[in-house]
Amino acid sequence: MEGKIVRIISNLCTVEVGDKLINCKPRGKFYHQKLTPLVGDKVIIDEENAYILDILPRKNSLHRPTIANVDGAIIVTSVKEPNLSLFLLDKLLTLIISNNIKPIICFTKVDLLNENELNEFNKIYDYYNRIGISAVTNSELKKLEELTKGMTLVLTGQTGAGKSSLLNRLNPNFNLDTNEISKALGRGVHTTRHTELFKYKTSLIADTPGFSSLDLEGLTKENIRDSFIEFGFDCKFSDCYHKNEQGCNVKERVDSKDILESRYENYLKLVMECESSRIIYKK
Ligand SMILES: Nc1nc2c(ncn2[C@@H]2O[C@H](COP(=O)(O)OP(=O)(O)O)[C@@H](O)[C@H]2O)c(=O)[nH]1
Ligand SMILES: [Mg+2]
Ligand SMILES: [Zn+2]
Repeated sequence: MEGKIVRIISNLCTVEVGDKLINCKPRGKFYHQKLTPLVGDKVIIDEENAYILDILPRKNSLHRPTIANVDGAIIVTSVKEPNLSLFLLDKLLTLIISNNIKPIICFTKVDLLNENELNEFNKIYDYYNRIGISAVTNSELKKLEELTKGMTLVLTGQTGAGKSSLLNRLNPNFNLDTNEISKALGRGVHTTRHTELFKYKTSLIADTPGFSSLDLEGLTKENIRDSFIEFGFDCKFSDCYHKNEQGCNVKERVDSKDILESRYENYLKLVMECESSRIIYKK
């Protein structure tokens, strides 16, 4: 029988099989194979004896939170308080796309914008959707539900962006503190908790945030370039860095405002960070 691990507390794995939750223990052979079951793992279980017999090959696995087989990441991005940071957004997009995970941007606090700011925001919102990166606001939950059907998801975004508020609206069972005191105590509070996948319609969402902007390990210049997917539409070369290469149209498209200026600037900044750092990035 096949299922998915949705919670692990010490050695006890809760496996979701259809509508049922079954508590199982991993077989001893995993210990000898140095294979640790992770939340998100697809597993074969022996229901009668409550054992996990096999762990199916993983599509990917993340750390902090430790979770396997992530399909999508919702980037919770506030447009005010804290102010919109397109650099952080583009950086997170790079990380997520490079890990072969589908990004979904969820903008929050649009209600705090004045008319002028709203006009500017709408251009940004439309831009990401136009280039094929799905963006919604936190009042478009139906759309979010459509975009994330059947997926295993993590949430990411700045402190105060509205992650816990969003999770609580998606599934009241999350029952997470918003604006909680734990924030004042820092990450430690979160890291001591176990990760759990919660049901949201047809999807599963991790209750601890994934992908901090610090998790840049393993990114290459190529990863960064390839995650700015729209530049590829305007450049006929497959190995171009879109700087001053002859015949590359990307800079022209920035000047004509077909490419968002912030996207190009953030791209250059990320490539520079990558070139100048030996520690964070893999060369
Ligand atoms: N005005 C407004 N406030 C919001 C919105 N979303 C969240 N907040 C508030 O922003 C604060 C931080 O939200 P929280 O969910 O704790 O952020 P987290 O740190 O990302 O989990 C709380 O006071 C929320 O009530 C929104 O869409 N509009
Ligand atoms: Mg929170
Ligand atoms: Zn180019």
